[in-house]
Amino acid sequence: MGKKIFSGVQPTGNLHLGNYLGAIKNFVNLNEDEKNSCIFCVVDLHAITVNQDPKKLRDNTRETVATFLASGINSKKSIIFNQSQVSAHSEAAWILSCTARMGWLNRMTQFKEKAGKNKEKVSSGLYTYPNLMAADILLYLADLVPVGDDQKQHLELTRDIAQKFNNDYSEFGGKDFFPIPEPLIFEESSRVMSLRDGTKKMSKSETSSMTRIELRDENDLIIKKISKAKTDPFPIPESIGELDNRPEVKNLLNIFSSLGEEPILNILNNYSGKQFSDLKNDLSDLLINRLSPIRQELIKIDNDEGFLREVLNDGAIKAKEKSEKNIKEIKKIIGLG
Ligand code: AQP
Repeated sequence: MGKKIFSGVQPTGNLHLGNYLGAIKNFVNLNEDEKNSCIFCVVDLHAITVNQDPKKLRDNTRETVATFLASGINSKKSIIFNQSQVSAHSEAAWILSCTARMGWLNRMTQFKEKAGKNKEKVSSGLYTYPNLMAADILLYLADLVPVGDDQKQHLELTRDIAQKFNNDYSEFGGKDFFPIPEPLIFEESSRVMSLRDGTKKMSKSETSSMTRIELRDENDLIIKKISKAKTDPFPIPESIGELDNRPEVKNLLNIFSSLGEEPILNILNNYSGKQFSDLKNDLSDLLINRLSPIRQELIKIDNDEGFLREVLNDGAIKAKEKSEKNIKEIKKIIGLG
C-alpha cells in the first residue's frame, strides 16, 4: 500500500554528501514509487533557530529546491515547498508544544550538541525545534519519514507527541487521529562521517570544507578532498569485523558502498591488501560520476529563477490545501474556535 511521506531539509547552504546519501537520494527513490504520496519541505523556519543573513537564507532556500530537482525529485509527482509559506506549520507547532513535555525536550542530544556551553544564550527556538519538526510531520498525517540517523531521536519525540495527543483527546475525536510515524533510515547511508574525523558526522556547519564533499564541488576539488581524507596506517582489511575502531576507513567504505549500491564485502574483496590510494582514486571517480551530473543540473536550474518560483508557489498551494484541512480538525478536537 502507498505511504504518506514527509521529510525536510534546512536551507542552511553547503548541502553535502551526507545530506544527499542520508536524505535526498532516498527521496528520489520514494518519489518514483507511484503508490507513495511525498511531501518534501525546505524547512526555513528551522533554519532561523540560529542567526541567518536574510539574503543568504533566501538564496539557500532556492538552492535547496534546485538540489531536490537536480537530484531527480519530480515536482509534478511530489509536493515541494518552503515551510514559512504555509502558516499551519507555526500554528500546529504551538499547539503541539502544549502537548510535548519539558522532560522530553530536555533529553534531546542535538540541542545539547548545538548549544554546547552556550545554553543561556541560544534562541529558545533551538530548544523547541523538535516541536516544530513534529508539527511538520503530523500536520500531513504522514506515516513515513525518511531521515538520517541523526534525526532518529527527534522522530521518537514526534511519535511520543502524537501518542499523547491521541490519548489526551481520545474522548473528543482525537483517538487514533495522528498516525504514529515511522522513521525510514537506510542503514548504510544513515550517517556519513567527516572526512577528517570519522567519529563526527559530516556537517554543513563544520568550519573546514575539507571535512565534507559539497554537492557544488568541482571534480578537481572532489579528488583533492578524497586524497586528503584521513585514513590510518593499517592495511585495508578482508572482513567487515576488522573495521571496528577504524572509523575513517569504515566511512570511506560506507560512502563507496551506498553511492555504488554495492555491499561493503564486495568492496573489501576488491581492495584488501591494496593501497589506500587505489581505493581513493576509484572512490573519487565514483563520486565524480554520480555527483557531476547533479552539479551541472543544479547550476542550470539555479539560474532559472522563474521556474524555481513556480515550483515553490505551486507546492505551497498544494501543501496549504492539505494542511488547512488538518489544522481545522486539530483545532476542533481541542476546542479552539
Ligand atoms: N552526515 C550525515 N549523514 C547522513 N545523513 C545526514 N543528514 C545530515 N547530515 C547527515 C540528513 O540530511 C537531512 C537534512 O538535514 P538538515 O539540513 O535539515 O539538518 P542537519 O541534520 O542538521 O544537517 P547538517 O549538515 O548536520 O547541518 P548542521 O551542520 O547545521 O547540523 C536530514 O534527514 C539529516 O538526517
